[in-house]
Amino acid sequence: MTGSETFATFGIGLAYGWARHQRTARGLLKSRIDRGFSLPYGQVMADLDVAVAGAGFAGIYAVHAFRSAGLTVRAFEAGSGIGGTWFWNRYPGARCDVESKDYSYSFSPELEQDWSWSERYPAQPEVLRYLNHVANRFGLWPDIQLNTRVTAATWDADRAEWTVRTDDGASVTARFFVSAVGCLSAYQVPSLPGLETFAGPWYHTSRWPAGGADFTGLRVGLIGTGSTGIQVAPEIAAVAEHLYVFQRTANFAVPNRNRAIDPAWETAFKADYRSYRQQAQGSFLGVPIAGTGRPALAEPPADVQRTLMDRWQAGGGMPFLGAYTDVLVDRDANDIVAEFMRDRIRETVADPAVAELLLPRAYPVGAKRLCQSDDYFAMFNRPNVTLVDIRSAPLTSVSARGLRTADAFYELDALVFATGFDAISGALNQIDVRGAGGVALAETWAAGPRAYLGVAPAGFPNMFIVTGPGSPSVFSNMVLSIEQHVEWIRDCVLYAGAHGYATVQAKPSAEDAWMAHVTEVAYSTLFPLADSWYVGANIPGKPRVFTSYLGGVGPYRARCDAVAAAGYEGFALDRRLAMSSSVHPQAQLILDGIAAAGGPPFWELTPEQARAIVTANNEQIGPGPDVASVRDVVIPGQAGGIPARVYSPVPSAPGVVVYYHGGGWVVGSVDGWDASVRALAVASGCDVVSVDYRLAPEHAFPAAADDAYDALVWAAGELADGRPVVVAGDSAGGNLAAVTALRARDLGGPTLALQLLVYPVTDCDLDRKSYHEYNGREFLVNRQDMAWYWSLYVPEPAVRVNPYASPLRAPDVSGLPPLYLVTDEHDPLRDEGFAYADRLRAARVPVEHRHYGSQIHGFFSFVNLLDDADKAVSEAGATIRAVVKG
Ligand code: N01
Repeated sequence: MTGSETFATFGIGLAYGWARHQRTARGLLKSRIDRGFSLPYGQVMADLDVAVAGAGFAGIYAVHAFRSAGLTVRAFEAGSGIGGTWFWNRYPGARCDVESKDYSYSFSPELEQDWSWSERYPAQPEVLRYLNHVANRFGLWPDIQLNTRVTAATWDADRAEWTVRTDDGASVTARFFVSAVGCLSAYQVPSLPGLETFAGPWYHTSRWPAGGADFTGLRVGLIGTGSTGIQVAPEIAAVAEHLYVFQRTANFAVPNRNRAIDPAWETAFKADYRSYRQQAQGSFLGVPIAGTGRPALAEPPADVQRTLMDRWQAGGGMPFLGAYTDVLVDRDANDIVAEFMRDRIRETVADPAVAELLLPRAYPVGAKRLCQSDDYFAMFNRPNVTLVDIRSAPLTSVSARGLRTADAFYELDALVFATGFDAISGALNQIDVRGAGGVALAETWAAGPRAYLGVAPAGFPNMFIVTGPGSPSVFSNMVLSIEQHVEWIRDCVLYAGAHGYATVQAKPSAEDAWMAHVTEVAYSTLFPLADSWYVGANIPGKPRVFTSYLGGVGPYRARCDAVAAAGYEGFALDRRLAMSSSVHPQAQLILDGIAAAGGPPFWELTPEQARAIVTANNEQIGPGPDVASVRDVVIPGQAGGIPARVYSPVPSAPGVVVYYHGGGWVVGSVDGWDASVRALAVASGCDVVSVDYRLAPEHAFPAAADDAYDALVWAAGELADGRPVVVAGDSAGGNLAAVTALRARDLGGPTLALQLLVYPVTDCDLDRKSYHEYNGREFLVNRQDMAWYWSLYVPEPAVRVNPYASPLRAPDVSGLPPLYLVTDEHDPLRDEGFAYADRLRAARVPVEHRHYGSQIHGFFSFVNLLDDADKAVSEAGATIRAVVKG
């Protein structure tokens, strides 16, 4: 008999037959395709491929990059214009401290050539003009939605998509959610008692009024002397009657030496822009800087002073700090540079007492972001500027007329806060992001933000963060880093699509290892020594964690590329919504054969009649492979002897698999599953105990679960004798395997090396999407069958939520053995399998998941008949083999 004859006869001669034959399957599957958009691989459920939060440098480029790759994308931006940080931070004096030739997109050589910057360090209005030029030039406006703040993003495991909600009450679904909210977006105003009583206007530099603020003739108080405060102060001092600078920590600043771009220089530079960009990509900071390549401590002191002075005169923070290799890792070398800078302050500030107060001593230079200014220190020589030391006499309160410190009161007409940001995590934490299992990102990040490669937080499938925690981000030329991240994310999305994967998510172990590396690198430097926003020290109560990657932009890029080249190493890619939506022809022959046999549906039969059909059908599978020995045993169970069969593929197998057959807790048997269990024994190389647990309705819940657990205890003790033990099962047997793993954990029972769950029943909820998709009569199992099985196994509906019946409902799934999950597409149980994988992943249980996109429920048992069954059994077996060998 040929293979296809076997399929054709399968089911035909059955006593009753499985009548599931309203030919609706293809229509149903097609409707899923019809709902689709422009996805290149038939993943068709969501409104968008990618929803992006934010339209600053990152969001703007994300729209361009994803769209150019053929994906549907929309960026949601809270501001009334694009630009992100460059939209909001429009305070006077706002200027970039990375040179314009570097702080610009490199993705388009044409853009590079046709845009001309006017200054070495561009001022905020020019950067904003540039970004609007980019949006115009590439026609990005239709895919950017302004005045719309993303308020929530929720992962839907059943649909494998995100629901993104916005403050206008709307929501959109997207297969991928990309955060481009930026590292410095959530601004912070210190909680000062009485601020609401202040009679004059007060501003935060990061929410500067679009029409500007006029300080002419006013007494102004400025709180904050970081990069922003140092930029805004001279601008205010130039017009105010008096400026009081309230300084908590004195800061280092190097000169900008800003200047207009010389057109001849520009032409010459642009001729070689491409190779310059390449150097930037491989560089440490994303800006090619010529350092000496030597440690300062190994250099004659006079030479060091000369080098520092040359770089001081040239201006710019990166070349200055990058002069020597040891400045950011050796305190003695750092002190040389710090003292050099303090000398420059002493030289500049006329009043020695003021100069003394301005000398930064609290942290190593560079360990807080190095400020840049040409006029900040000289400003203190103006008669209308007073420096107030709030380190020794802190701010205490605000009243209608001004600011009070511990030892004085300052009458003020206006207040300016340049008090910084809840950096790195603040803006994302303002969005209610919920990943697998409904877990909140803010909760996951309670001990500090984290993400694999700084781009993908574990537990948040299909979510990426541009320049997230764990990436070089704020320690680099942000624009270059943004481009690298967006392109990497785009490529990952495309890879997933091209390979039929619907979900991509970082493995917790990969995230852990990456963040450990980030920490290790950080603590080999002086950076963690400063109380900076880098470590969250500026936000009361924020955990002190250093989350930026200091290994360098070039090495980081190489690492990201290597991860991609290895098929996205460290990521779990799952086949979810199949590339091919049709049933595999071999499986279809089985379905056709069953349909042709006719007969009433299962749920109209008695259990005995249904068992007879299953027994007859399974005989069509034929014999499984030979094994070295097969013996029937009776396991001593608490409710009596439990029959079981032990298959030994070789005389001394390295491990033991305890296997629970499927059949809805009602119709299966050890005999009926003989072929596939033999195949698993051979594939895994392990002894397999196939357990003949008590069936319902004669023995209702928890009889089967009790037998399953007793069998494990026996197998782990009597049989395994120290060898690793795995639990496994398909369908209802998958349920018993999952429950047995839970019970073993709860009761301190045998340690399990793995749980192999094949399209398992994990929950009593029959309203998941896949139940409604597969409620017709054309497949082996449908929603009504499942309702029937449940009614026999756990007759009392209220009891079905017991975690030992519905393991998905276990209050805690942490500490369970690693999961190897097999699911198939055409199966009412599909989505609860995915949900279980998602929950375990969220609890940091290692999960490996194989989804068979064209297969049907029950396929794993149809060895001999289906190529996919042989493949699935052999893949699962190989995993067991690897696990038991350690
Ligand atoms: O914020 P910051 P920023 N009472 O956190 C003080 C980028 N940037 O907006 O140091 C009193 O650095 C705080 O004091 P202390 C750049 O990456 C770039 O200036 O915590 N004072 C500090 O002086 C930069 O690093 C550019 O003791 C309080 C200041 O407020 C990042 O943005 C320009 C206080 C905050 O300094 C953030 O810079 C601007 C309180 N309760 C910004 N809370 C360029 O490209 C805070 N402070 C040039």
